[in-house]
Amino acid sequence: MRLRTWVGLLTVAVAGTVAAACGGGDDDVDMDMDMGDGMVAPVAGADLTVNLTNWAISPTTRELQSGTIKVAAVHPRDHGGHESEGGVIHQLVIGKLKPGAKHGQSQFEGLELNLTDIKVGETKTGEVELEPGEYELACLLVETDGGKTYDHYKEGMHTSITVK
Ligand SMILES: [Cu+2]
Repeated sequence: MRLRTWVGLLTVAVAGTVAAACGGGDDDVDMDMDMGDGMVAPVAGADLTVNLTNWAISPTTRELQSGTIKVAAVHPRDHGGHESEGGVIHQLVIGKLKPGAKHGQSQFEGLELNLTDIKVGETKTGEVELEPGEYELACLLVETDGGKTYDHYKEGMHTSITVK
């Protein structure tokens, strides 16, 4: 029961508040509930929810209708390894792919949305107007953590979606 409440909170909350309230020490309920890899809980009210983890970008859907799209970028607490393993913050960029380009090649025609500085446990939202085409979702952060440098993009934080 309790877990369910927390899931609800997590899902609905535009997370700043929740994250702040929980701080570092949630002794009570483990917010690190393992939802399993690739399972993304959509954020209420968002047309596109994107989970940002080490090192993957997992959208709730890979096909969207063109027009105004409400985007929620979630950096869940439950993907482990935040100490000296990189991934302290993530970013979500939506860029239109150049014709014929694939994601992971940095072949953007233009950047449509950029949600930055998304800390562990946070959700950031934004709206973007997308015309039909192929788009890349990416995190372009290069981060130094524990003396090591992590290029999130090279680590695998890119994927694609289609707007119809
Ligand atoms: Cu990242």
